[in-house]
Amino acid sequence: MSVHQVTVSAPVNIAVVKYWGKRDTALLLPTNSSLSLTLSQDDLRSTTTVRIDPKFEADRLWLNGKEEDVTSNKRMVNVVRELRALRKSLQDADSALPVIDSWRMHVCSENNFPTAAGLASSASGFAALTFGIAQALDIAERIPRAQLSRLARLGSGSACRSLFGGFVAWNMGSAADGNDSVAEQVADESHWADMEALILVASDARKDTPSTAGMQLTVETSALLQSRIKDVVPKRMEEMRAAIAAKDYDAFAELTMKDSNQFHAVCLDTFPPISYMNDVSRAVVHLITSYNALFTQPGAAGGPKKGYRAAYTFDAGPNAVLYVRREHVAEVLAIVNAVFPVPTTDREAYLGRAAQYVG
Ligand code: 2P0
Repeated sequence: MSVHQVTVSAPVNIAVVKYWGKRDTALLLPTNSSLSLTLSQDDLRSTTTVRIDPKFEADRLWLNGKEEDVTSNKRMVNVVRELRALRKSLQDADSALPVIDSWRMHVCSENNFPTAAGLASSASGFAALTFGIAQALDIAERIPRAQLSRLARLGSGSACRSLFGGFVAWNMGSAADGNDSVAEQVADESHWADMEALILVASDARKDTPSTAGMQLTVETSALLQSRIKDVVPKRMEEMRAAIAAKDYDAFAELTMKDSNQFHAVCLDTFPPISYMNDVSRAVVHLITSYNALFTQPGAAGGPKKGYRAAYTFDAGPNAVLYVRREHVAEVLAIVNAVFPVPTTDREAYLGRAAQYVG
């Protein structure tokens, strides 16, 4: 046997019940469960090539074409250490697996979209990295996908959800070692086939407050977060699972928008406050709210309104993701492009592709 080399891609995921807060910062264990949709592999994705070679003298890592000091990237070190330990235990149990403990690896990873602009680059990045290294070590098909998601979580919490397609829950778990804090597929990508995601890029700049630092400040200072964790998310997870199972768009849309609103409220309740949305983001909320108001009617008592056409959600940045059913995509795009026309300068030309149809 000579070298092992693989290239894999992982798509981004965009949460509809948001992860924000860790109860264990070393193991990346969350303060609440979360639920997301993994977008199509054809659109926003990270691609990672891993080569494991007896001739290599050291582990090396290139991110978006630039070499990084692999030893200073603690999360990467943790993921690689765990994957190698797993390979060793499988190797010890199966003599058909060659001993490659001393082989070093080179890893190249790139995103086809702006890094750290609140478009879930760390989710797809660590998902691709974990899956790529697991493939190169020949262990990816020998262990349950949930276990791989646990390892991706050590790189970035939200990455555990990108190990699955479709609708994915990250169950927070209760074990101190994090063994049960893993992702699970709630429904596959064919379940709700007319659900589309539109990404509205308001800015491709790097965010001011990285998620990791921001969420810890929230855990330390926000009383609202405590109420969210205890009183809101457990019920919302159940309601979201039910909405997805029944393909109930009204319930899905209302829960998605409420959860985005509460996540950003919790950010503002942090001290000093964190503000990820900007004036363009707020204009998108206003536009979608006005648009939905043209069609919605009261629903059953205590239930969602009926007739939603679009649901917005914002992550740790100003860019909006709209979840829209296919029959309304053309209309929503036309409205968005009319209200936010294509700008003329070069830099904004990128933003001019504002409404991307990423299905
Ligand atoms: C989410 N976000 O559920 C939420 C919504 C941002 C807003 O997961 O520290 O990059 O690496 O675990 O996963 C962003 O947090 O943070 C995130 P770490 P991560 O998608």
